[in-house]
Amino acid sequence: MKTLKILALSALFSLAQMALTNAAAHATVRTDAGTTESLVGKYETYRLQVPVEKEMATTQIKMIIPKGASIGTFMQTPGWQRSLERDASGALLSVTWKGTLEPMEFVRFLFSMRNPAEATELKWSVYQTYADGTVVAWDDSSDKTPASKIKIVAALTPVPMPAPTPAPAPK
Ligand SMILES: [Cu+2]
Repeated sequence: MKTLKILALSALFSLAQMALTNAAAHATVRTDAGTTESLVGKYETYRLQVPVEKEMATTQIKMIIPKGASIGTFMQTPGWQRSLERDASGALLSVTWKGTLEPMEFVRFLFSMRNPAEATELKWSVYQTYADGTVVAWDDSSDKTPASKIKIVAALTPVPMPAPTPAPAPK
């Protein structure tokens, strides 16, 4: 009886953990194909995805551009105003989007860029401002607010092939 109770409790606990994992959506940068690695020197399209995780709207999203990343173009995102910050040499330092993202919504910003010429890891820090002025810093400043990483590699990690399906027995 006691064992059953413990089993039931641990099952409940796993379910609660799964729910938590799903809720932890975070602001993420991925390739347009949804992966976290891309090839050295390649022209790649990336997407920044930002969810609203509070009961109030997000009003501004700022993304710091990692060194070695050179963004060429942005996909149009209706409803959002984009502004760019550059250094003295004209290189992009950050992108800021202003708009309104309501609770239970997420937005994706796509951009195309050339990857660095050497293997490295790009860290994408994102600062998400809510309507009350609070900012969630997705920049590794806490365990709960990781910055997205993209690995720039000389060769992609092979995806394991699925086991072959046995042919149906002849009738
Ligand atoms: Cu999250």
